[in-house]
Amino acid sequence: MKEDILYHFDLGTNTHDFPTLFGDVKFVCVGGSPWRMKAFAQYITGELKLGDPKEDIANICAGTDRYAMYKVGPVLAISHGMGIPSISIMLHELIKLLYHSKCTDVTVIRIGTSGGIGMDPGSVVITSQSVNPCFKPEFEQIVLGKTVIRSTELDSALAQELVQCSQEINEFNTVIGRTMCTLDFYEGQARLDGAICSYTEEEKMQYLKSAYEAGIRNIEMESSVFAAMCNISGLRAAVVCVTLLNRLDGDQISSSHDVLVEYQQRPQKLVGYFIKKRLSQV
Ligand code: R2B
Ligand code: URA
Repeated sequence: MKEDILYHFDLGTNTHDFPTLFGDVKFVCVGGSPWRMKAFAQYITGELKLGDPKEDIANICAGTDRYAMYKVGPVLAISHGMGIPSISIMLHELIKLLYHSKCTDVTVIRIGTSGGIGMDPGSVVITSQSVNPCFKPEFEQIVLGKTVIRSTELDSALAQELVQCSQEINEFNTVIGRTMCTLDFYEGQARLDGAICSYTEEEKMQYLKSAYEAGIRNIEMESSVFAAMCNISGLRAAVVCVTLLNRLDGDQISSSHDVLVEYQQRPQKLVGYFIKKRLSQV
């Protein structure tokens, strides 16, 4: 291609000098909400002593409201919205951005929220393997009318390194476990409180308990395609999600705003510590 337009980032190879803008990126952190990713970028600014964390930071994708992107030294923070289609579009453009920028040795981490299974709220789950709602470590996509199945394994050495970081921080419970990725927040995650529900409470509990027995510790909505696309592209990747509730105790997220804000800072803190540690080893 003479020109590559990354439409949903509002960036293009003829209008932006990718190697100059992004060539030094070594860590990409992605998360659902644009506000949270801005807060993460500001937090990293303070942690890496690259400026005042309270100062405003420019959104590189200011020309579009699809995704928000912030760069702090070697760290790129990008929002991906909710669900597989939204993160998948972002990842296609991110992977091309890294390629055009000639980036090397990049680690990609999803920091997010999830519903825990048998976990105290506020626990952090580092994903060993993303599984589908039938508990299989597969991501299924229809390509040209045919079903293509892709692996959802994640880098186990990176997961271990992240758990080690959490032990060093020693502020919240962190485990490595399987993560179930669903297409929906309500029926897709066995909730009883959606607008539509086609099963009983007993059936719901049986399903969630069998998920726990299959090694699943949390449920979210992006990890499968994230793992599959990073795998295929040869990118080292991890998924670090805080659990906002224990789904064996209920469906509604009823903790106070302040408690939820603090929970959401936990993956940021863990990944911030990990990046600082990695950079100090260089
Ligand atoms: C976690 O939280 C969102 C749903 O509330 C979804 O993006 C996810 O994976
Ligand atoms: N995100 C999810 O996908 N599910 C939950 O229960 C909480 C956050």
